[in-house]
Amino acid sequence: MKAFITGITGQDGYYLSKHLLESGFEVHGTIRRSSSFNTSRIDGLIAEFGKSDQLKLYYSDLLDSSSLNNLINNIEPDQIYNLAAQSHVAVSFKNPLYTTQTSTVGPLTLLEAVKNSKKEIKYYQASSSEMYGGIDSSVLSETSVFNPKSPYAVGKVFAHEMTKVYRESYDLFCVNGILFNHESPARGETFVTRKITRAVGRIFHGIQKNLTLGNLEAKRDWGFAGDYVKGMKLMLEHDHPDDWVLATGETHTVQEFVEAAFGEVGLNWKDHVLTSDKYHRPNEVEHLLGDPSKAKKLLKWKPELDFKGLVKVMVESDIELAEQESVLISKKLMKPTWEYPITD
Ligand code: NAP
Ligand code: G4F
Repeated sequence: MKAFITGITGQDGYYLSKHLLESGFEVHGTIRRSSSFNTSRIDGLIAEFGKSDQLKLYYSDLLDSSSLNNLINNIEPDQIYNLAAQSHVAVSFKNPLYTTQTSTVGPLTLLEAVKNSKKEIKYYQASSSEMYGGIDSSVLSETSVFNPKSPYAVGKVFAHEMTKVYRESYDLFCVNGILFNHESPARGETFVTRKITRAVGRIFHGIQKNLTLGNLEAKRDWGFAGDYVKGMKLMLEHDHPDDWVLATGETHTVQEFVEAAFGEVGLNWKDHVLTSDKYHRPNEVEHLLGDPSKAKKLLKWKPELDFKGLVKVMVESDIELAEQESVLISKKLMKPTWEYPITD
């Protein structure tokens, strides 16, 4: 089996490609040309699977339709996972055109390639719980109404609906995975959970003092990315294409995550956490809680790691990382920074 993955260098790209490679898949992934290396998450996989060509990487971009078409024509994958996106909601308010261009033109290019291919290709679209807008405390399922509140979410609704249009119009195996927030030690450092656990690790080792956050009241249904990518594969293995919610069915405030993370190392979060309007969004998604019963029943999928377990794994990993940083700082190979200069 051959899988083609956009966004392979991201959090989910890492966990999904690892899962597929270990299941015997040949994995083809797109990376972006950048002036510095951007493959750190998958370097271990490149070392393990690159030599035998079980893992192959290509330069491309969601806005470069011709390279995506050429790659799909040449590779002839059995499956496409479209994970690539400008995935930061706050940044989408600052870069709305870029964010929505990538999340509309990119998926449409891929869906056209699937439609025009002589081979039957199964397509996975990374849809998001952000599409719901979180306007009240209801439990959200595949049939809940969308109320997008950011340029990011509007772009995701477009891709979601277009995936359905291609599925229904051309009888293609195109699925939407409506994933609620999922995190891990490989989570980008500007998403709130990782921003918190990075700070906890650094504060614990005395190389950071404070952590400044925005809205502590927002609620999210947080799961573990390693569990969620397994659901993506199951969706493409199901007997028919559909839309699927993956979530834990539990929601927590940002403050609860903060308390749990500082609690892991015996610190009182109130001694370190500040808040600033700088991290508030023009429009906030206040409450997200998903109902994964359809995926549980029909895909036999279930999240393995719970909230406490997730916080623990992330804090432990970031304590180790901060320990390495503190050694570099003590040898004057790295300078201490009290807070990262660019965060969101
Ligand atoms: P991520 O860590 O931010 O990774 C995004 C990936 O997309 C990276 O590989 C990035 O490349 C790539 N990318 C960004 N812009 C691109 C472009 N113009 N062309 C090609 N590649 C581009 O995101 P993630 O957490 O793994 O999420 C994966 C997907 O699921 C995203 O579409 C996200 O919107 C969606 N999603 C995520 C969650 C969640 O909680 N994690 C929930 C629901 C949906 P670089 O490494 O070069 O930046
Ligand atoms: O961690 P976040 O930035 O994730 P957000 O906005 O929920 O989006 C993530 O999950 C979506 C699925 O629902 C994905 F589609 C999307 O790609 C991304 O992976 O923020 C979570 C909450 C927000 O309410 C935010 O306002 O945390 C709040 N928050 C409070 N202080 C903060 C901060 N968020 C960030 N990033 N940084 C802060 O300092």
